[in-house]
Amino acid sequence: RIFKRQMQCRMDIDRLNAPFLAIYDSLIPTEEEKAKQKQLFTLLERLVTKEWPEARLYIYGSCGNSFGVSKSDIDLCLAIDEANINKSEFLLRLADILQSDSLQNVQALTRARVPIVKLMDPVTGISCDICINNVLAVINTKLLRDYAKIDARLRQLAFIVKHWAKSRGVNETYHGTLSSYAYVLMCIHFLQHRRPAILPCLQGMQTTYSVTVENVECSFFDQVDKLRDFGSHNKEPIARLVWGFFNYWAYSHDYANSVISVRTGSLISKREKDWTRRVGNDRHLICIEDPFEISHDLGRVVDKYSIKVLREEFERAADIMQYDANPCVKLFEPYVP
Ligand code: 3AT
Ligand code: MG
Repeated sequence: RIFKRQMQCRMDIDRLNAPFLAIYDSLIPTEEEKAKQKQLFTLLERLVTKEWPEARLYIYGSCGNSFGVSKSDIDLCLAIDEANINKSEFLLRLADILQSDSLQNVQALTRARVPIVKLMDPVTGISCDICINNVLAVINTKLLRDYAKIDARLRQLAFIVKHWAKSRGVNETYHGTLSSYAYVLMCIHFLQHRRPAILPCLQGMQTTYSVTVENVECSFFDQVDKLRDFGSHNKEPIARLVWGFFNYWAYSHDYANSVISVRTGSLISKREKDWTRRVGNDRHLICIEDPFEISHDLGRVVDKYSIKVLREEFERAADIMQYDANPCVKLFEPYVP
């Protein structure tokens, strides 16, 4: 009888595949939008290299890692090899140069935690942030993009999780909840752990790509075209993965002792990382290891209030997936305080 009930549950959840995929389709940027992003990037690249021929402009974040929903801002990193540049002066100069072209609302935010130039392109309507020498973010962008090429279900799951997090107000690091980057790592980790696994651990495989940035060696297997069949032994469709993801973070994850680590493809212990107590502002109430800056816990922004909010949201989502008649609507209902 239990087996029959399990089969019934599975069929019930499988009716949600089509609506989840429809939500995913509605979130992906159109080719037209991607062409406009490319157009703006090309313009900026031309302006920058005219002034600093040795500089390079890179896309990072959601427009580069393939986890960007429609209407995302573009995150750009200007890499310039001048050891002693004064970032503030440099950004003011950059803002000046861009301002005098056709761009609008160019602003240098030199006092921000990550100093940037912000701008809006009136032709395409796209906004864009440019930072300086944040090369590790360019590399982690490549890692995420490479993971996304292995199995289509990663992108589907991450889009749905990001959409849920934005709707529910739990994608705001300045309010103590998690960044989009952290949510994507949670999705990768989750798919590395399905049985059979849907994703491999690229950093645990033979190195085919390696760079050293800010004394951090970043190496992993990046010939992902060879891994297209990796997840094919696991046939779980999207609805079951969404259900499993929320269930894991609501009821299975060991918040007191475990760190999720995409780098090792496994869970590691908080003790091993010495993340058992609060040091300065770093609390470790939900632990997500950065794949390259391994002393960084992406959960460090979470405090004793926001951890409660987060966990209640995971439980709400898991319960909706389990019991609600219409999860594809209820899951994304905006949070009203
Ligand atoms: P949105 O679609 O804009 O919400 P995103 O993928 O652009 O998502 P974020 O805005 O969270 O993600 O961050 C932009 C990029 O900056 C993503 C990642 O390459 C890098 N990044 C963000 N947070 C960290 C961090 N704590 N450590 C290292 N890199 C980070
Ligand atoms: Mg972004």
